[in-house]
Amino acid sequence: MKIKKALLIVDVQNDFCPGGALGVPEGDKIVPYINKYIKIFSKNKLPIFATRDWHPIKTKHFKDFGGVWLVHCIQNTRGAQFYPKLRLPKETILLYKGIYPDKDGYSAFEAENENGMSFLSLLKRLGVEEIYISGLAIDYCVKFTTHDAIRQGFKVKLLMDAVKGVNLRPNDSERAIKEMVKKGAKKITLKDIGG
Ligand code: VGL
Ligand code: ZN
Repeated sequence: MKIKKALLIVDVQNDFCPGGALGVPEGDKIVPYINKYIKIFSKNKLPIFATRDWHPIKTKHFKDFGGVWLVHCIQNTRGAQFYPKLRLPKETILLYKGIYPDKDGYSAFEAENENGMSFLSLLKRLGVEEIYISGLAIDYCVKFTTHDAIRQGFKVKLLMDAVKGVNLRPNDSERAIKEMVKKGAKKITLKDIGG
């Protein structure tokens, strides 16, 4: 039996793209690839999830309140909007993360939809068994999401042409990829799925 797949797009937002508050170098370069994955998943009628980092003004995530990050992705601001070249179909399931002032909320498994339903409960309701993970940043939200997905029993494909890292320390991305693969994530590119 074929196992049911879903596509996850993590935090492809203005503030994580070049010119944004926490711009990931070349973060915008993955967008054309993500758009191709979207087409494949749409054509096959498979679910597509997209998270947005969606912070309140005051959160322990930010430097001013004890965290490590400059202010970014404040709810309902331009920086928190999806990067304009990202082509999300209307059936995309939208998730909000980092919404609680006392948590970083790096993982998509800490995200919820507009009705407060968790990513996990939505995946279960749809019968998803394998998650194809793309987005920003590979050394933070993608990494935490992948670890949680594996812990929860999902298979994970890491879309190597559709992820990029912040690299606060050099090689953070490389290290993150190694960790994810060690835990069981499989690296693939568009070519592997005929794209
Ligand atoms: C992220 C840093 C701060 C991410 C979110 O989406 O990877 N990184 N907030
Ligand atoms: Zn954040």
